[in-house]
This record gives sequence, structure tokens and C-alpha cells, in this order.
Amino acid sequence: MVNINFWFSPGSCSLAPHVLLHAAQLPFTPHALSISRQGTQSDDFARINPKRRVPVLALDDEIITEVPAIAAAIAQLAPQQGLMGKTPFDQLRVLEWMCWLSGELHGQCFGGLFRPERFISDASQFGAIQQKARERIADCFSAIENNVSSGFAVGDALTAVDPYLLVFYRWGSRNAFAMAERYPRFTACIHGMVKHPAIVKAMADEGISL
Ligand SMILES: N[C@@H](CCC(=O)N[C@@H](CS)C(=O)NCC(=O)O)C(=O)O
Repeated sequence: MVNINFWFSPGSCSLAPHVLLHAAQLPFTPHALSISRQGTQSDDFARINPKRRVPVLALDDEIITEVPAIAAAIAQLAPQQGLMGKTPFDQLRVLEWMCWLSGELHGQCFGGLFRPERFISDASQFGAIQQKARERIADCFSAIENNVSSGFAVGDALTAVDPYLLVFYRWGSRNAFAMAERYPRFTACIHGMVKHPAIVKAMADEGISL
């Protein structure tokens, strides 16, 4: 049996693989860090992940970073769950969602809102970067709205896409995106999903709510 360690920060993108670990019913050792208290910037953590970001998954001595890769690793350990999609076509759809959520919505859009300094050095321009980021986030949320219904995002069961959507929904709610009013289908999808036992468990572990 592989020894699993998992580093996360409550409410961050690490919530998605945290849910998947519970869905896969894999025993793991959790390590909670606080990003706001600079937990990802410590030298100790940099020895685990030199990129200084969560999530991190360790399978014995193998360190895996990046949400899509970690999700794939967890799915491989519980093949019967189909966490990266059950059918070959569903697997393509999951991959398509994961690439877009990670690269576009997280890295480009929320990156611009939360970390404008990654996009421009001139601090006087941060507000403009953040305004553009908000527009791009709203475009992404509209795209999600047009591609989800009240069920799971792909197929007929939980995949990695669902808790990843939850991460961004929560960030939208906390950053004045009027989620329920502007994105009713996305909202219905999230409200259905948060009853899933793996999501209930991960959110309780992290001490967070919708
Ligand atoms: N591309 C990475 C992004 C990871 C990432 O940006 N994680 C954030 C939390 S959502 C983080 O650890 N930030 C720490 C910091 O900015 O200090 C992934 O998919 O895992």
C-alpha cells in the first residue's frame, strides 16, 4: 500500500484533490498550511515543493504537484471510481475541463485578480490588471454557466472537474461576482454537489463552508 501525504491550504485550489482523496477512500496524512500566514513560503515547504504552492501529493517518496496531475494520480489509485472520467470520451472531457480551469480560469484570470504583481511590475497598474481579470473571470463563469446543469459536470458521477468548479465558485462568491443571481445553473450544480459525502468531508476537514 502506498503511503500518501497531502499538503493543502483551506479553501485554496487544493480543495479539489482533497475531495478526490476522500472520494477515492484512500488513507492519507493531511498537512494544513495557511497561505495568508506565508505557510507556502517557508524553507521547509520549499524543500517539498520548490514552486512553493499547494496542493502537493506525495506517493511514498514521489512528489506530485499541479492539480490536474494530482487528480490523475488519485484517480489511478482508485480506478473503480472513474474520477478522471469513466468512459474514454468522458476522460477527454475531464481533461479538457481540467486544462481550462487550471490554465485559464485559475492561472490567468484569478491569478490576475489575486496576484497582479505576477503580470506587471508597475504597482500603479495593478488596478487595471485586476479589472481586466474580473472581466475574464466573468467570461469564464458565463462559459461554465452554459456548460453545466444540476448534475455532475461530466458523466453521471463525481469527477475531478466537480470539486475544481467548487473552488472557483467559492472564490467568485467571496469576490463579489453575484454568483446566484448571474449564474443560476452553475449555482444549482454547486448546491447539488456540496451534498456529496466526499465534499462534505473535505470541507469539514478544511473548516470551510459554501
Ligand atoms: N498551477 C498550480 C497552481 C497552484 C497554486 O497557485 N496554488 C495556490 C493556492 S490556490 C498557492 O499555493 N499559492 C501560494 C502562494 O501564492 O503563496 C496547480 O494547479 O496546482
